[in-house]
Amino acid sequence: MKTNISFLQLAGLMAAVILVAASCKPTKTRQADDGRPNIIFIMSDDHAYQAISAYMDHLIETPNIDRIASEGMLFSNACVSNSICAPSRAVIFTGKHSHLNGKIDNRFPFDTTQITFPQLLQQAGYQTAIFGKLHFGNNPKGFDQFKILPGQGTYYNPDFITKNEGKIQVEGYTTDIITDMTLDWLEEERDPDEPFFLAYWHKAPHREWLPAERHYKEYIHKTFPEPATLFDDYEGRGSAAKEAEMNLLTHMNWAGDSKIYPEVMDELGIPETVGWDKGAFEREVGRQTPEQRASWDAVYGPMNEDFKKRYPSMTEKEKMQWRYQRYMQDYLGSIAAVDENVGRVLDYLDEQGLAENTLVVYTSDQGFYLGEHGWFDKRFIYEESFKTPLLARWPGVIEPGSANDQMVQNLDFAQTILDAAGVTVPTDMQGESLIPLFRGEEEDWDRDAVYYHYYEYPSVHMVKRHYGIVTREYKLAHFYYDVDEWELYDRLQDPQEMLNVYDDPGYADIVMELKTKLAELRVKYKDSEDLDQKYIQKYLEK
Ligand code: SGN
Ligand code: CA
Repeated sequence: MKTNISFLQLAGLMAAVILVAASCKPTKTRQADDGRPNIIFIMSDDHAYQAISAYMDHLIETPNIDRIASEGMLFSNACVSNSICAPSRAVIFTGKHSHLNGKIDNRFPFDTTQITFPQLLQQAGYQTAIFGKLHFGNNPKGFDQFKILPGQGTYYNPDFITKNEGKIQVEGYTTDIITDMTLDWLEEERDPDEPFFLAYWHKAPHREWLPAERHYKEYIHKTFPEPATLFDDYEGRGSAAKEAEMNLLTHMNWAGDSKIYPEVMDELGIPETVGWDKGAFEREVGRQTPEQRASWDAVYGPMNEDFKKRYPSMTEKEKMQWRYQRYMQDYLGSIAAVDENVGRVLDYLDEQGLAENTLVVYTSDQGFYLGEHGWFDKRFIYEESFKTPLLARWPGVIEPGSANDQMVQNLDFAQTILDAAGVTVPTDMQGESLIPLFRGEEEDWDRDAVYYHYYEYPSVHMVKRHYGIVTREYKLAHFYYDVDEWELYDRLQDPQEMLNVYDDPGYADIVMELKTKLAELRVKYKDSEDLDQKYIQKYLEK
């Protein structure tokens, strides 16, 4: 039993009183009778920890997300095992690394014959629902209710694939709509007598970063501090960093990302960054209703006019700086709505007396570059994309305002949630339950290294295939397929990871030790050269 008994008893008594008072009409204020906790798993898409003020507040204040940490626990060393959307979600659902669950990249659909933790929760009597972005290429099993965005989804007037109504389109802003659906389900569909598992999974702040009107109006006028490595020239690293196509100046779309109107690009003679630069703009901004578009133009129109005046005399450095600011205005503006809406859900839990018996987890499917190394996007084992935010609140179990710096991974979420629900964990899951860490029992935690493996190459952003091991002190990565390069970073001496010390004789012993450990981890997690080759073949055959 993991909950506060005296509270449960009290809640049960209150529920009984309310029931009598309401002439036996069930009300939503009742707790599940058996004391099993409710679980709300909040995930946003591409939300960098650098953009959560519980971690650092130089970019944005996120008071609602921060509440989860101030009333719960902030994990400062949480990471993913494969820094890309659908693969990360597949790791989360199955509790298995990508090479075993088979969802190595965004291209092939998820294999739904596998056992996922929501299915196990459902079998154990949990009510289950998911709203928002899943990105599996098929519908999820194990959910009583789902309303998911097709593929990446859109910011304005999004389509949803729903369990009961087929495909629907809803007018409005996606972050608000996903929250409305979540609150509707809690209020109208949920059976108050049974515990629930709810996946509340935002599309924001994924590219193309379109904020809601109430936020773009404000954020377009903001200026943000530049990261120290914005003008990184990738010296001191291998070919992977040099060849990646994630640079703000050279790889970001002018229309799709920076919101320069296609006709303004033509007027200024700016070519498309990629073939779908203008198409991405049309796909997103083109979905707006005439009213939404008029509001958009009232704010982005003057920005375009201003850009037209500046552009002809801008240096390359100034262009980079301009693009960084534009990027941050829209990326952070999109997060402002996520934070507000997380506040709506937390308030609902408070108002309904549900907060006490609900585990709330906030995370992202991976981290993201906010101009560090001159980049946007993710994929790399390097710090900003490898790390992911993780905040958890569970009254009576997690000490409010606590912090944890153990190396935990998205691989651990399935087992953690099953453990919280008192459901037996399948023996082939590969993570660890975080519940001992929630309880502050760090002595039971003996992981000192995590394993990482990224596959999607050659593909958008051109980040080479690599696998590696990360300890608190070091990061060793092997880039393969069209190269055979090793990189070692001293995380304590060089937190920005600017210098590959793999060939430095001073680190020769560390390299040997880490290579041995990495080989052990590959065996432990059942990854191998054969599997690397198998996935390369599969990729080439498609
Ligand atoms: C799209 C994006 C990429 C992004 C991938 C994967 N381009 O292709 O920038 O890396 O999704 O993102 S876009 O302009 O078409 O949006 S993920 O979150 O699904 O992994
Ligand atoms: Ca993502």
